[in-house]
Amino acid sequence: MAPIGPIDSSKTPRYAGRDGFARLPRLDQVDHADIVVAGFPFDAGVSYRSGARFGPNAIREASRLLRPYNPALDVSPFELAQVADAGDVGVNPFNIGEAIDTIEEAALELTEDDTRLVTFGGDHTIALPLLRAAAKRHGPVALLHFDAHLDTWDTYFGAEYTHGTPFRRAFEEGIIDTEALSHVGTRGPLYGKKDLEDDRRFGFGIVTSADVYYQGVIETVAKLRDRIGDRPLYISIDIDVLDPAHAPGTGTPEAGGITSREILEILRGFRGLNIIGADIVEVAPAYDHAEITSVAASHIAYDLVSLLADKHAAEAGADA
Ligand SMILES: [Mn+2]
Repeated sequence: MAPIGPIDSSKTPRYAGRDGFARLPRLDQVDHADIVVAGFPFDAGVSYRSGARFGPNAIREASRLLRPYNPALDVSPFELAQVADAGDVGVNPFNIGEAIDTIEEAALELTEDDTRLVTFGGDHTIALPLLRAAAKRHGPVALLHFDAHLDTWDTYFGAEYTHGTPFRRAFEEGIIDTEALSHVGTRGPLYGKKDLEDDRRFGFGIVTSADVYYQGVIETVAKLRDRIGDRPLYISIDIDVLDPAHAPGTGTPEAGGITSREILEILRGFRGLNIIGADIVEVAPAYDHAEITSVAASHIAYDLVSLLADKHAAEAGADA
């Protein structure tokens, strides 16, 4: 049976109706899904401006403008795989520990039958339970972390589980593959040099925002691919990796970021890699203007789904 695709925008205008991501069907409207998107509207882990709990629906709203053919990758992702929107998972806004458990359980449920999951945050705290679920399915995973910040700090105000600490916790829990961890796009002031020393000790390599500028997209992709190889790969994208000019709608902006064109081109360079899941976090629409940030996030999600659908089709073809 052919996958159920998006609503036809020549019949129902893009701005009408209540639709899932990219106007795709809801998960309960399809028999099975190869790829699901889901929202985790949780932002009780932020250290500065809150509001990422409204991220998932802002990304969906912006995604109405996506079209079914991706010329950059020459794929029609919604024909290659059944993609569906699982909606948002309600998580406790007052109890971070319970929220983390809920997210891990939901991620495990959504990835039954080898379904690939792309999640919308929410703040970056959610990456920890998503990585826990990924590691339960695949073992310790390679991690590509796009962010202005390292997010390997230890605690804030004594709190261990925040949006600035998920990757230190993931290292401590042994759920990420320390041979293949990379930050991309980091920049801005730190608390001290020790931040970088700790980060290196956990196994992270760093391609800073300036590195992307000086070496360009092609060399950046080649280096990262080399480090990742054929390992199961999780991609975590904090939208603040983009310059505030490209993503003003986020909680902790830093000047000097990469552009939306650069991140899309870097992601497209990962075609064929064994991507097993991804998240896009920290979209806070209250600080957004003219949907700049949520449009960027929706296009990033589209390219991630395209890569997953391309891989799905290649594997289905190999099995046939
Ligand atoms: Mn982050």
